[in-house]
Amino acid sequence: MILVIGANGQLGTVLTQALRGSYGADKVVASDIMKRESNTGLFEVIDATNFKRIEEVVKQYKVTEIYHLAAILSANAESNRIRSWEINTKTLLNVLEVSRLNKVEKVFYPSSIAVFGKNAPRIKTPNNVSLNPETVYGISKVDGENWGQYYYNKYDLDVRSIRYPGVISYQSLPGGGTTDYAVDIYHKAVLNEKYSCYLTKDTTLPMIFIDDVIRATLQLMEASKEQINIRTSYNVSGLSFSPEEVAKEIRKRISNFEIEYIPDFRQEIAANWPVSIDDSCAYNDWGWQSEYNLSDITKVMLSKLRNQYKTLI
Ligand code: VAH
Repeated sequence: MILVIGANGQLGTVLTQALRGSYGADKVVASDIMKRESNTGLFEVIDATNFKRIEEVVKQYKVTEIYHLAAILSANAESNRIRSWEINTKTLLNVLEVSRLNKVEKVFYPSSIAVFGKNAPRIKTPNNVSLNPETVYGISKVDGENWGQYYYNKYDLDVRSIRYPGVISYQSLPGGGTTDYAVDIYHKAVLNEKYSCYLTKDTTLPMIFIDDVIRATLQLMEASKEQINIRTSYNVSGLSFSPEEVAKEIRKRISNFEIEYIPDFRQEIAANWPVSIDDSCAYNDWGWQSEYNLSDITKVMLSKLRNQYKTLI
């Protein structure tokens, strides 16, 4: 039985559906801090800062695999650092301890390219490089990677992790990340509204489309234990682009789309992140390869969001 913690987030929304599609709806229990009307199937309310509540659900459903997706993302974490640190670190430690004590076989932990700082080369950032992040979120993700490796080395708990780039998806609005612009811009485009971008036009960041995210995650979790040579976290890359490049791609389909650039505090966060990622370790160890380019992503995003807004109007 699989437990998804943080199932109502940008990743969790889609990953829960994908896991149910792959393994059966009766094999996946979703959870989040509160239940939404949209939550269907097996669902439990879990505040992941509560060790006993996680353990109660793990025992009740005889959980063998946990996907721990609950976290406060980079931009929001800067405005509430102590609470964000607690949520991002305490929840993972709870999951690792519950897993150790209750014979959970596998744990998935999402890390982020936010773990990289000024010590890392910004072009084709390698997997194994000194990590000195400059955000609360990035520091908490480095902490999480090391805890995952600790529980593997000390207790043989099969913790696996991916450093996601900025995730682009149409199924839900992202919440509080620095890369959220890459989702918001498509919403504005289909609503025929001008987009005000909080990054400068040439700020190139690593991004990944949600379909690539799901495929990478399932591919990693289904790989044999022997294939996993990195127990902190794997770099995974989709593509890299700047706000100006995605605006240009949108204009190929919506010719009158307008954008303005009004950088805010998120520009400083983005300026310390990689421009592009070397994901050769993921390719060599478990066969990862991205499949979506900017043209594909733009086509799908505009089409899906047009349909969504049509049903709302
Ligand atoms: C954020 N979307 O912007 C997340 C992600 C690489 C960025 O971790 O905080």
